[in-house]
Amino acid sequence: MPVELTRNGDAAVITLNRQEALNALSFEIVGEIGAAIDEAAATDARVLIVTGAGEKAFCAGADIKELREQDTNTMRAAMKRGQETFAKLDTLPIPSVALINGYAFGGGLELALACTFRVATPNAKVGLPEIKLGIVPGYGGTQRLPRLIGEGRALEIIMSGRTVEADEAERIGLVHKIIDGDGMAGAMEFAAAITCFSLPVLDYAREAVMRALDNPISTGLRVERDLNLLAFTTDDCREGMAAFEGKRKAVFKDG
Ligand code: CO8
Repeated sequence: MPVELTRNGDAAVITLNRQEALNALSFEIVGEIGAAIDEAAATDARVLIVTGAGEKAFCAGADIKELREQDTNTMRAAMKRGQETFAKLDTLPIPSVALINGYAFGGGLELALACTFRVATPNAKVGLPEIKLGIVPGYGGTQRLPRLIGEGRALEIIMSGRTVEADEAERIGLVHKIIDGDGMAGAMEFAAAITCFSLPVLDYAREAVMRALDNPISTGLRVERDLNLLAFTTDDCREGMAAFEGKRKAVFKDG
């Protein structure tokens, strides 16, 4: 199976497994990623980790050999499908972590950018090299990269098509952390520091931050108030405040 959905403790894990093509995204694989995200959403997993099989690549991007054969109409429809597939991660009720374990180029980096968080192994190399093929990123890269690292840096990376090494990616905020040692264990540890809190309240926090980037601040502040009031109605809020008062660790129940 080129896309595998497995379980590792609290985590649902999507693994792209097409190693002979460095886990490149055929249209079929994009469809399978969408199905795997939907399937993961229906489980009781507390986090989704997305990674690539093998030690060389997270994902080398869209399948260039397949792209070459397409006409404009097919490309238009495929881009829309790809964007909608990756956008499923925006509304997934659990956070997602891309474990970038090698090359993440083009659509591969765009998949990682759509995840809530990104961690990388030291051999990771990332970039949006589409310009070298005479196209621009089409699975969300032109929109998510500037939101993440700022317009100037995003323009330079997209318009030069250059490769960004792991240490630079961490320095500019493109990845949150470089994992030394076992990548999956590191990704799980990174996730555990977040998923120990209330899932619905984490979701409100993520939504508020995402809305900050799409709205004038007056609207964003309104959204923040509304979402915080929703958080305030949860049992987990009562538990968190009682635990503070009782000088004990809160036990959240995701409600
Ligand atoms: N598509 C198809 N096959 C690929 C891809 C790819 N993106 N990347 C690697 N492969 C294949 C190679 O062709 C090769 O296969 P074969 O052995 O049959 O020739 C195999 O994987 C191994 O690759 P290399 O021998 O090239 O491995 P290296 O370690 O020498 O190089 C690189 C690794 C640097 C990652 C190199 O393979 C490379 O540059 N790949 C292309 C990276 C790229 O340009 N990615 C962007 C693609 S475009 C894109 O993602 C657009 C997304 C939005 C479009 C929306 C359209 C609907």
